[in-house]
Amino acid sequence: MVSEIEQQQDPSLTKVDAVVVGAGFAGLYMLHLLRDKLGLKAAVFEAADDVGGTWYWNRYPGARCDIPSHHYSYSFSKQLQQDWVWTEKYSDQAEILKYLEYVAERFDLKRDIQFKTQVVSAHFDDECQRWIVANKDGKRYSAKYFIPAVGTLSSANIPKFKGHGSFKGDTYFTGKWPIGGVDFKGKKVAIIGTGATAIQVIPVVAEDAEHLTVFQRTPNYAAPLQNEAMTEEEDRKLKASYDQLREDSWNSFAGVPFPKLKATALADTEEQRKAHFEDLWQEGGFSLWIGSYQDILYDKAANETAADFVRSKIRQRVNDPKIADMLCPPKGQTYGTKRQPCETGYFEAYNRDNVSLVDIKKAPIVEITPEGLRTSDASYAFDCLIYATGYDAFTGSLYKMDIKGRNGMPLQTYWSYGPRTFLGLAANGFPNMFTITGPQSPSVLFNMPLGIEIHCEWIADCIDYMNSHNLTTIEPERSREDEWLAETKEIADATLLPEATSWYMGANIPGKPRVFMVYLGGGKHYKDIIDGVAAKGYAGFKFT
Ligand code: NA7
Repeated sequence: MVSEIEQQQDPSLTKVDAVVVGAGFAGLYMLHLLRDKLGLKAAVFEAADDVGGTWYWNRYPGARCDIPSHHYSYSFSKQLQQDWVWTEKYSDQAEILKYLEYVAERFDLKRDIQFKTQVVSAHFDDECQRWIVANKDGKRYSAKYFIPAVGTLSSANIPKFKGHGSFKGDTYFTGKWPIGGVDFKGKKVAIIGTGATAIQVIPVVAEDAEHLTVFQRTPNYAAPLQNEAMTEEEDRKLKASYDQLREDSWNSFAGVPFPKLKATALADTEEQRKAHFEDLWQEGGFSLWIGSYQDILYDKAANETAADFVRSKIRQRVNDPKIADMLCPPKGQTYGTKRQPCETGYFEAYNRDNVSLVDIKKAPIVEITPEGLRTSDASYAFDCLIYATGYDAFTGSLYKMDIKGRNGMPLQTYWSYGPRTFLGLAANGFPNMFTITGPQSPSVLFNMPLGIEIHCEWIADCIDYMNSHNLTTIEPERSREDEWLAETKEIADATLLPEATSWYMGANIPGKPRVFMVYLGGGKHYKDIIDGVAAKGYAGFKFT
């Protein structure tokens, strides 16, 4: 606990036990554990004016979760699970945000969260062995523990096109959508990007806009979400079996069970394969991607069977064969090595008269103009421009905070060849700093709320261990980072995923090192590893 004497030593610093940055799923649960389980004084800083994190900012039309609602929620409180009512199989942004607001109220979390507060630096002070965290408002905090809970997809990627900023119409970013929404009625709208986000936006904006022009660089293998309203009966059934449902999730690869998963696509006949794919296509969400055949993410021939299946579906749904050709990922572009977007009426949007598709791989965007944009072969004019161009994933938000470890080492410099961590939780030279669902953990390839719980509970237990053993700092041995780096790489290299130009690889950001940033060993295996490390007195970590 923070002592009165410490507090009085430097009155310009507010002393707390822990600083947590972010009030999304991760920050809220971390605060709950630190304050209500461990009895510590934690300060949470959040740039937005309310809780929600990613779900606060991403209010774009069509924003929705691709993991079923009953899974995409906290499991730590059985009563909370029973009390909250999800109204759709896959919740939309507004409902998830309401849920997080409800959680914050129910556990009385807001009183320890400072909203509209941006962290501008977090430096480890070698002398006092504490983190000094400075906020934009000039206030400074001294904390024993520094816990960035900033989300993996929260720093927008805005391409630096020539003429950027010259557009005279309205510009929107999906990751920072205006509260209250945007009325596109009677407007000519353009959207850059056809990733998971754009695929949610396009069919909704197409309904309203006078005209929507989609600028596509790479077509995507999207599969239907198959969302529907949650019936009371289904809600009751799911809630009655919540213990089993969670148990199955903890024991699964991705934090959501996919019980129809088979080992190899090539062992089935073509008819069997098609029937299996069709069944999972109808089931929706990530079923085809994660729940069909294991080897589609390992073996190119197996992968091609799934790719062919999705292409055939796109052709069935798009009326104009030329547009269908443009929307079909070409042979050689592997299926599912980039995150599979889930869609609702995406392909049908291109059957509308008011939607057009422009191939910017063939004719790239040359510049943004006051009227719209110019590609290498035409100019386009519109009233509104939407950037759905993705995120500087995993590291973007961490680097924005100017984090410096021992001897003033910037995190960005330490990770200049790509992130290096032990267990995806901590880095050598950055004592008492823990990343939640950060690089080299199962992170975005595991059901986020459950992955967050795994990390928050591990971190809370570690802090409890340190405090009860009177330890000042903890950080991993560098050699253990090397081993974890090698293990993460080896597991990823056995799959087809590192070949894709995906944000998993940092390949969407010019100049970013290309390394696979997710631990692909599966959630169950990962949890066993980190629990094993804790059980052995945090083997691989050193203490002072
Ligand atoms: P993604 O999946 O990174 O998609 C971004 C899209 O923007 C994608 O179509 C990109 O084309 C396109 N893009 C990015 N930069 C450019 C430039 N410079 N020129 C043209 N087009 C560009 O981000 P999302 O937001 O859709 O999804 C991210 C995750 O958020 C999602 O998986 C969920 O987990 C939530 P490219 O494919 O690079 O050719």
